[in-house]
Amino acid sequence: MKKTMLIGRTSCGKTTLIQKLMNEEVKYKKTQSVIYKSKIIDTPGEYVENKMFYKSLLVLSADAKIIVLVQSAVDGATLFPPKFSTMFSKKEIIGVITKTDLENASIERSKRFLLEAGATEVFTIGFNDEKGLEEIRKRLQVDEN
Ligand SMILES: Nc1nc2c(ncn2[C@@H]2O[C@H](COP(=O)(O)OP(=O)(O)O)[C@@H](O)[C@H]2O)c(=O)[nH]1
Ligand SMILES: [Mg+2]
Repeated sequence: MKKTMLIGRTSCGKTTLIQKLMNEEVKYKKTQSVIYKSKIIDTPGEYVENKMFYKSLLVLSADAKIIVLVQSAVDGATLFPPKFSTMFSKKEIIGVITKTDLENASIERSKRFLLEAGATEVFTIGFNDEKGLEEIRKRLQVDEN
């Protein structure tokens, strides 16, 4: 798997996505600190919610090849500023839209946020969305070394 870092606001679904990618039992636990899981760096939502922490994101990203910007489909706003991606140089920046299963989900709106932030590709995931999960696994090369 390619070294991957996930960034997104609190509760947007980062940890759940990681649990799915790793075929772990999905259970809720608030991410209080940066968590390293073999090839994945899970970051606390606070790191993107407060510009003061942008520096920490930058330092952490040194280790990653791919940066995943995570946006919930039910979130009417985004914390990613336009061209957020330019903060990271020489990284692959992709977007993942979560919670597409929920009633008030808007994939279109979320996609716009992610593209404006500088994601070059956008994937989607929801509960019981095996197809979406498989596409993300492929992109991150989860099953390869
Ligand atoms: N309906 C739905 N709920 C989700 C999805 N992904 C995450 N959640 C829920 O959103 C909440 C926060 O998820 P979590 O992964 O902890 O968010 P994080 O703070 O970004 O790590 C939990 O209650 C999850 O069960 C999804 O695709 N669909
Ligand atoms: Mg978390």
